[in-house]
Amino acid sequence: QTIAILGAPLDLGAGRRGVDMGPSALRVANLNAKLVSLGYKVEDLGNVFVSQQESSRIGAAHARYLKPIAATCVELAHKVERAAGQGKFPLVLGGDHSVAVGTVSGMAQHFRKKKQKLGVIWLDAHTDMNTPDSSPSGNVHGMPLACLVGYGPKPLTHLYGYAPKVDAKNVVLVGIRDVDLTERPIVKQSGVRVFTMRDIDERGLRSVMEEAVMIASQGTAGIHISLDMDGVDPDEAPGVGTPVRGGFSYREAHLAMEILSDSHRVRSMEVVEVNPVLDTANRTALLGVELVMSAMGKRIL
Ligand code: DIR
Ligand code: MN
Ligand code: MN
Ligand code: MN
Repeated sequence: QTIAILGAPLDLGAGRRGVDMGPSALRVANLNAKLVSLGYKVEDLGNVFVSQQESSRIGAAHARYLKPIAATCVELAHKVERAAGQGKFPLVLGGDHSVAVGTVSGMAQHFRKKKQKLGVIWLDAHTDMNTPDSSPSGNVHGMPLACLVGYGPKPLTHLYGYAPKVDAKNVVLVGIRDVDLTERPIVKQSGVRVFTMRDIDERGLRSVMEEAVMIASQGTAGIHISLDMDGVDPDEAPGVGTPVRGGFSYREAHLAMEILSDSHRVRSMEVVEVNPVLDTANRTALLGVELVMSAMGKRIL
């Protein structure tokens, strides 16, 4: 199969600068050649356009840089949709997590044309379900999942003219340990399934991931993996803008990807929030590449 790589060097949705270098850091960590070594054909489609922060309008304080973020997501969605339509596996490199609005919208539209649905597994320390009204920061990277299940600013919820892009009953969050007080009612009301770090501690990652795959597969044609590198413990992934202690261990992160790969349900993936400015010697990007390899079928034996 062919993997279509798309960089989305977006830092307008994050509170700290530097995630725009994420796609470059992942490529420098040898992503493309490693995927080729797994037997894939790899087409790097380059980066989508992102307007420079210095020359962008912030706009409303409760959804900073909404307009330029939406413009990037539209371009990304169309490129993801086209790649999927050509039978390729879209792999998106972030950028802050706002890029998920583009990736997931593109995949959802691809399936919608065939009257099929998409499931989403979102690995993150955060639930990313703020709206402009609930968000304490005004940073759009704390809002993309809410947008995809239909809550939020219209330029993000209604890409392609309809909402929601995914049915909340096919959305699973894994690794959660930091949810804003004002965000909690939205998470609960939405109907998405949340597996917190406590669930992983109590049940074990294997049981949680198997249930996650079942939920995301129920009535869908495939699953999208949205991997926020801050889901991994900051000891392993220090190069992220909003680190939270107590995340996936190195082995848990790999096991999650291996179980997803075994499911044969994954149709697209994104790796987001790699911030080289905050990293040590590109560790977080190197780990991101390792995790992509596990998700794409790398095996120990
Ligand atoms: C916080 C942080 N909940 C916010 N969110 C992050 O700004 O809305 N998501 N960092 O990845
Ligand atoms: Mn996130
Ligand atoms: Mn996060
Ligand atoms: Mn984030």
